[in-house]
Amino acid sequence: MLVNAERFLADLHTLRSFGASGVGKGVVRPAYSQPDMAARDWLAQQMLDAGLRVVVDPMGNLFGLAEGPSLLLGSHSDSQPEGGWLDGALGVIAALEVARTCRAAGGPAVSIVSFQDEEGRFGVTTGSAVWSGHLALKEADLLCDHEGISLADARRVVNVTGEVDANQFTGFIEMHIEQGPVLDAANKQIGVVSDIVGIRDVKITFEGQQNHAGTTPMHVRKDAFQAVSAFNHALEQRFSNVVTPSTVWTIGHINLHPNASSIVPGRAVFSMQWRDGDTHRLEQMERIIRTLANEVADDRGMQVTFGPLLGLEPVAMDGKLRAALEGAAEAVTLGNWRVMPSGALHDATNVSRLMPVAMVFVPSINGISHAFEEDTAEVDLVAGLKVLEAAVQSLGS
Ligand code: HGY
Ligand code: MN
Ligand code: MN
Repeated sequence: MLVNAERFLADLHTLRSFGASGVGKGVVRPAYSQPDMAARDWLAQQMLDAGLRVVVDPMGNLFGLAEGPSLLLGSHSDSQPEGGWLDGALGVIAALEVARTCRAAGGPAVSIVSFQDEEGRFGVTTGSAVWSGHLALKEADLLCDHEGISLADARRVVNVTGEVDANQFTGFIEMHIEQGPVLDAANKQIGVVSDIVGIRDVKITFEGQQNHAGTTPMHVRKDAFQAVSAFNHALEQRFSNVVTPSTVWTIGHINLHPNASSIVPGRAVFSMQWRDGDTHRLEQMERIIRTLANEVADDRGMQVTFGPLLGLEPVAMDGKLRAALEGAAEAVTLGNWRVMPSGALHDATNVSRLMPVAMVFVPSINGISHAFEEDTAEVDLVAGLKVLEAAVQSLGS
């Protein structure tokens, strides 16, 4: 059995054409947008052509199913608001290439998935969170994006054809770009993932008093932006005895109301996200965040409110699937690989509730991702594909 590297690369470029944007090979293909839905229609046709049965579930997760028990491969095909061409797409197209090659060779049986809203327009890995039972659909439906559109409204564009029973799958392998600097800096071609970190994500609102920016003296202002600024400034020091060098936290989105040069902002809504491999540390950080936000609001005579806390726990990869990837990485790269944790979140975290999971990484040039500049050398993309193929073969035989 031999995967077709040219067909695989050509398919990756075709998928990129849906929402192609920005400099380099960037894409703008957020969940449920027109380019995302068009890309999913194209993917569904590729799955049919590969002899798979296509099912779209109520979240819009797209499955291409082999008959009988099968190994599930895949990732996601939605993007960040500004994303690269490989994040998620690589795992889906590699899955397609391995599935059709296996089918042509008479086995092993491989099914494919492209999960919906992995990039969290509405939550954190929303499509696989719902499919795996981590998040109830009726709770997910209440989640809103930064424009206030609910998931319930956004997913009306999905043509639902059924539900997919996870019991038919023997395991899940997700191939992905690393999205960080480790492999690139170490000149390694493949990373076999040991663990995926945990995450917490919450929207915080400071409510002050909207007022005139010329006439309102500084000492009487209740400026919501100044509250965010004070909170952010104090946070690093409050975290200092709790975090490790691999702990990360981000305020990535802020909505200031009414967002005008001559108005003291009355309301600020911002995203607060933190990630670590230790659940206890994630909880300590949550307590610090809530306490500090309350202190900042009290000091300024303002109100603070918290949205729903979203999160995923850290997970370890399955030993048997991981060993298959390690054996394949050794055979394909002749030792030029390493074991590493994942600092990015992945659908595999949710899927691990249902079946054994494992992940394989290829390098990200200069460690850049969630940006238009994201890229990986073709030779590394193909090496990753071959590792995936070899792992599937060894598990199937
Ligand atoms: O944010 C993440 O880690 C993932 O790419 N959604
Ligand atoms: Mn991804
Ligand atoms: Mn991503």
